[in-house]
Amino acid sequence: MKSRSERAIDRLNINLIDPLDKRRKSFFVPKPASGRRLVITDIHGCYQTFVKLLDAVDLKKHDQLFIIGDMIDRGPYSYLVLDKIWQLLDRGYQVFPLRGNHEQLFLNFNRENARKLFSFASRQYASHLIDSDGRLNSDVDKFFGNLPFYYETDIAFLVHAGFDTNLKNPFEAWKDMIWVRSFCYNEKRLKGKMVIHGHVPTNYESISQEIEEGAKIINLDNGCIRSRVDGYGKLLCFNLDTRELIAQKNIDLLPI
Ligand SMILES: [Mn+2]
Repeated sequence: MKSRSERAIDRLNINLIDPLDKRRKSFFVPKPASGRRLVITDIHGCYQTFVKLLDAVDLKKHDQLFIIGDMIDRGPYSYLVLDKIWQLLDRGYQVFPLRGNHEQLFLNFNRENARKLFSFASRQYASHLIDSDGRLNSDVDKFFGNLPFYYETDIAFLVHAGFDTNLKNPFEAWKDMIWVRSFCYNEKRLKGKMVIHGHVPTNYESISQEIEEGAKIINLDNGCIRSRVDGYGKLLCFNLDTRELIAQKNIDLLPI
């Protein structure tokens, strides 16, 4: 029998099959017939905050939920965050997770050496993702390996970090999509669409200002794990169509 994560990967791949071209995985996600399009980023192991935000949003099966990378590390409950995402996919929710640099680092270290993997995982409060044989949990490994680097919709690109818009084809530069820390908007290369990303913790006021001003590039990472810094420490959910922002303050990290 397949595990929950394997069923989640199956669902993910079904969601990604372009009905017009069954040979390739399409990164284009059509607008849902009804329901909202919601985006969350940089959950970073903050499971309770994530669940509370989903409750506040009242996620329904006809909604699309994009989770745009760095689901794990730093916060205490990396595995629970992943398991929640698998559970949602398995129950038929339309979840579209993306790969962030933290998911990629785990894949890389797991292929390099066990000592590096373990020391990285420990530093990230995620050693529970490592099995007793010293390897990354195989469900987690398979899931990360199946994550795309970006999605495209009719109005926006969703990506963990951004795009190198100096390149002729920014959509093939995988590393930039998870590591870039700033980039310029390019109308032609980005087809006039918005770019929604995370990766660099940003002050809440700057984020809401970008949204209000109709900026083409919107960073949704409010540094959920920086729960003790003014202007930071919220997990955000952005509605792609109404541009509404719902914020949940971090409840995973106890005050000292
Ligand atoms: Mn990141």
